[in-house]
Amino acid sequence: MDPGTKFEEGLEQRGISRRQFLKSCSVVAGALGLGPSFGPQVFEAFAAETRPSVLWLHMAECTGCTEAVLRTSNPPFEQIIFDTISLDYHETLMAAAGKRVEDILFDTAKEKEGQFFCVVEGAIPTADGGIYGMIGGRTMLSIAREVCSKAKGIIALGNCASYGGLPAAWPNPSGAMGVESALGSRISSIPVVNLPGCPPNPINFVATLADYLLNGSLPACDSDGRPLFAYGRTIHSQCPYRENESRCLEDDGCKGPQCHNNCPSAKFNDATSWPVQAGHPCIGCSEPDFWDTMTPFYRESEDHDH
Ligand code: FSX
Ligand code: F3S
Repeated sequence: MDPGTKFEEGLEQRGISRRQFLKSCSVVAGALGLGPSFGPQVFEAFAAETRPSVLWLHMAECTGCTEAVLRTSNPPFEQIIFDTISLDYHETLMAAAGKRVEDILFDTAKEKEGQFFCVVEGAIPTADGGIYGMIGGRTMLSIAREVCSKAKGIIALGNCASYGGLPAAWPNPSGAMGVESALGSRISSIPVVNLPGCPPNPINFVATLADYLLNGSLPACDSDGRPLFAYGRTIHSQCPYRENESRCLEDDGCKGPQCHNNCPSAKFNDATSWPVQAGHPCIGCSEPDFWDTMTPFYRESEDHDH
């Protein structure tokens, strides 16, 4: 059967119309900076037969990153996991648990060495041999070493996996680090894409995937490993309220001028809103070490009664 037809059957089974999905693909194309007219190409890329294998690891984190991605409706995440990628391991989504499932992880990594993508959520505790983060009797550090070193590409999803996030906040007793820092030379020949945010915006995950499916390579990144299509500009430079004195939150401690992400255009929850639109200062959640460098998150402004 033509892969496109099979994909469309999948859409139908999930009650998603072709038109609806195409509209989502235009949003993804827009996030990639290709322009909405590239929607049909993104559609074709998602519908193609080659379904890249994905092993998804959970480390030290709050699982907010998976929660965010599960709510992706541009396009709907269930369509992506069933018909675009082959999601071979994901602890939160799998019904099964225990030794047999752990075997699947390590066996798949071995069998598909150099052919799968590893998505990592959460920081990796490294102090004292990694004993502060254990899963099934093994350290997260040794699991990540074994699986990530066999991947063809790594996507560090969220600030924790990218740079350590909350688990790495001072005084960081567990020695938590982002994937690249924790694994160092073991993964130096493997491309790593950081998608920070706490949580990250799911559209940036889906757009990274679309970029790979369209071009066969992971997107161009800045010096902190973040895709330029999403993190190339500061929040402040795109903020619609920056010229509006009564709405600008800079005096309240907004970190928009220091923080890079596309929140003002991509927004969250089906593009409903984003922190500053909701009246909250940006806390800089997409920058390295943001808990240490961006706190205090709030500044009491002199002309407000609190
Ligand atoms: Fe960190 Fe993600 Fe913040 Fe939470 O998995 S980026 S604490 S939203 O969940 O890792
Ligand atoms: Fe994070 Fe700031 Fe966006 S706090 S969600 S980068 S507006």
